[in-house]
Amino acid sequence: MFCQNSGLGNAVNPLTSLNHPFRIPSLLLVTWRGQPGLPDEPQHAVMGELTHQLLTTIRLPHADLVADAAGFAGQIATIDVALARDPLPFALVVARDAIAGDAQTVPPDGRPPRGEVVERRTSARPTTRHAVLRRFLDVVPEAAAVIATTGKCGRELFTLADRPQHLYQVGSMGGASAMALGVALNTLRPVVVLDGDGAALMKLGNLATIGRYRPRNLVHIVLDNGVHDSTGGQATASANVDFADIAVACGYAAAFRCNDPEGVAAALTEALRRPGPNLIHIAIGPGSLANLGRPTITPEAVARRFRSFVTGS
Ligand SMILES: Cc1ncc(C[n+]2csc(CCOP(=O)(O)OP(=O)(O)O)c2C)c(N)n1
Repeated sequence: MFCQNSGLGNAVNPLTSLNHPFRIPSLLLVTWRGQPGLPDEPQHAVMGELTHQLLTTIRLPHADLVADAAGFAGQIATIDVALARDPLPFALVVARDAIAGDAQTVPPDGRPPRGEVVERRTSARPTTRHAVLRRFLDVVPEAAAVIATTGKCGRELFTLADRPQHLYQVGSMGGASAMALGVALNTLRPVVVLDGDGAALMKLGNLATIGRYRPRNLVHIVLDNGVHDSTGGQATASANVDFADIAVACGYAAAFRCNDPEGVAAALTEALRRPGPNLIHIAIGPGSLANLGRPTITPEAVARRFRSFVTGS
């Protein structure tokens, strides 16, 4: 992960609620804007003073990047050993001019052709998340990796069936689709992410990033109940949002609109057959399973089991 220290501020939630409990190591290169004593813009002043302290507070090992090639190679080797022992993010703070040049990446070749929106809504009565998840579990291939968003979605999935192909995110709201993108770019397996409308809206930019990388094996399912069901049912802004239109406008190959479990089953089968990324939007009602459990397996164990599943080991 390469960012300014302002980006570190943005990442505090996933670093603390995803990387820590799941014990996911990452190397962070964090540029040090607002370094005390150097002239910089006012918006960097506070974070510039706090960068190391913030890393300590969120319990991430960190060091200043050693700015010569041999020293840097030694530093990376040391970090490699540390991460193997304790799989957590390690942050290197990069002072001004420590690295020459810039980190621009190559933009994609033009805008992809606009994807297709497939209408699969029927006159069915409003359905529920667990009815959709039940049907999903019937049709999802054994080979697919499945990532469920935080809150009751993952809890319901776990309660209905706990499989090694599942990863139940906790915390890191909005991060499920980003994790699914990362997994999809590193496996030939189909990857399915079960998202919530609140979570998808919280990190709507993920759709643009998915559209930019266009993994053919990714299916993004948005379970849209119009509320933050997991935290008491506060309304989201989903009523004025068309997720299918947004997805194809962001570069998804296709987007399906459904409102019943059969529609999702059919859309998933079709989405897995054609090149992705594909989005399936399903309108559901609020509410969840009675006597809803929580995963009894720890996030760390879920992550290790999921990694073995994805890598086929
Ligand atoms: C950054 C962040 N903010 C808030 C929360 C608390 N939280 C957990 S689940 C949730 C609601 C998620 O809503 P949605 O994605 O629509 O799914 P639903 O609960 O409706 O299934 C909230 C607000 C969190 N985990 N992370």
